[in-house]
Amino acid sequence: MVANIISGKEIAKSIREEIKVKVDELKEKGITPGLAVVLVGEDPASQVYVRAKGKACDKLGIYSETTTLPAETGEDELLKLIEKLNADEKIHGILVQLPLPKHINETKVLMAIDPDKDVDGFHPVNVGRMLVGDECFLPCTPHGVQELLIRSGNDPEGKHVVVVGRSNIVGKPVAGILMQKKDGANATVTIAHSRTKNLTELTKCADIIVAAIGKPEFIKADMVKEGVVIIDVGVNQVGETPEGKRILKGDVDFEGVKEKASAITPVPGGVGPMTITMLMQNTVKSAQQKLGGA
Ligand code: L34
Repeated sequence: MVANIISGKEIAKSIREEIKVKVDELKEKGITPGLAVVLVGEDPASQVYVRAKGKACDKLGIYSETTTLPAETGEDELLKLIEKLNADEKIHGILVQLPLPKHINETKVLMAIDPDKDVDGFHPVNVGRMLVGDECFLPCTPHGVQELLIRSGNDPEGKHVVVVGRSNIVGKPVAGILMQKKDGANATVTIAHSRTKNLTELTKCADIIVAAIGKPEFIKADMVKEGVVIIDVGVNQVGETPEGKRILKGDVDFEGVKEKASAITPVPGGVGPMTITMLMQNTVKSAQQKLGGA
């Protein structure tokens, strides 16, 4: 079997068209959705992602402002900025790009964000709501994974999904979302991680694998069954072209695995563009909620 390539780029494009309609509707009602992005330090990958977020806002007519702070910024200063953004009427979504420098307490920072503006869905209140199945902002990458599955005709209902990775950003929440008793979910989910024994035994019986390990080409063809659906969340930089362009590899050995899988996402052009699109969606949702509540 040779896999269908699931283009995150194309699916993201069609969702962005849907979002654009909503932005225009809000604007007619006098509200421009607004996103504040905060980047501390100079991590090159973070810079790429933050720039892409600003650009996506521009394209959709969403107001955005990016604050870039030096790596030495104190926690207090960051918390003050968040307080200011919490109170800012123009801003419907606040995102603090992770990872933060070591001297800053990540949990403290995420907890300072108003849960009603937490478009990343990282605040413990939103994490809790998500797990309970209540209305909330779903975290962008996990929600993007779910949308990719649904829109590529691979509804996870009743399927065995093996999530490899247990991070708070991807592994844990993607498992929480896909196991919900809801349309587009209803999966049987197994979470595997670095301490899992006999990983291959698990991945071999997966109908769907969500790879979020952070190791380039970790999942090989001999670890998967024929016909598996692969969502590759990894974005590992493995080098640079002579022109200084990032060379990226996913967590899955694409060339090998695509010969066995029924469908697979590429890197780049898979989950990445979906993460940004779901962020746009949450920002618009936040603006709509404000309108509804006002
Ligand atoms: N607060 N921190 C917060 N929210 C997030 O949602 C993120 N994440 C992850 C890292 N830290 C975060 C992102 O934005 C990962 N992430 C992200 C966003 C976009 C892309 C990849 C990861 C993306 O656009 N990837 C492109 C390739 C771009 C490149 O690296 O050259 C792709 O096609 O995969």
